[in-house]
Amino acid sequence: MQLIGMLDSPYVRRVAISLQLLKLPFEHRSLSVFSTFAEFQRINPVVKAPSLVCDDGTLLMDSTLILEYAEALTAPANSLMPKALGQRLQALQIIGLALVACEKSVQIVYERNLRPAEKRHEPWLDRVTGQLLAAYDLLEAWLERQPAAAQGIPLDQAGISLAVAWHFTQQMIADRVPAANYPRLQAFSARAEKLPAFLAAPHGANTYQPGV
Ligand SMILES: N[C@@H](CCC(=O)N[C@@H](CS)C(=O)NCC(=O)O)C(=O)O
Repeated sequence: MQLIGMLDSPYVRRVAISLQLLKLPFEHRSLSVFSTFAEFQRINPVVKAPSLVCDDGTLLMDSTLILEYAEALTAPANSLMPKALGQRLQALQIIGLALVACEKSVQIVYERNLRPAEKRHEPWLDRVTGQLLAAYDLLEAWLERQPAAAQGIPLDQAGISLAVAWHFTQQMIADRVPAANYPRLQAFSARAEKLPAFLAAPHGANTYQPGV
């Protein structure tokens, strides 16, 4: 399997971390959807990161769909999703909020980095920031209500997605989401970033290195 996309994408990173924890070996190609657009396009004509080239050549995209396939590949031996319905429902809720946090953070990054300053639309940025803060407010409140989850090692998919989303936001747009306002998320992320699967797939341009 080949995972295509840079680890500065929270979507690519959640897949890279999850594949390791599911014990599914993969090769990583750190291609950018921007600076290496043409090369990416030769692998995936619609240029979305992450893309997964499966062993039979099938191309998958969208982190959640890739993870659904990864879970099916490794079942029943390994899973990052709780089996009990109540816990699963909660995990899905948290993953949904984490994915909104990723999406809104990415929208702000694109607005800042891709759009010329004179065309930037502040009301749109404010709207997206409000949605982003609402997602993190709910996630912080969830960690407060769930002290066991806040300690959450080993991580399930909810914990991975939450930790990756927070780290991405802090790396890219910390001015919009002051860490001091979210002490539980900050502590949760700091613990997660020390785990081997996170260290082997650090945010940024590096290629995933197994066993780091
Ligand atoms: N819902 C998708 C979102 C993926 C996504 O938006 N990836 C960005 C990189 S962070 C991308 O491919 N951007 C290029 C584009 O959309 O043209 C997922 O979970 O994988």
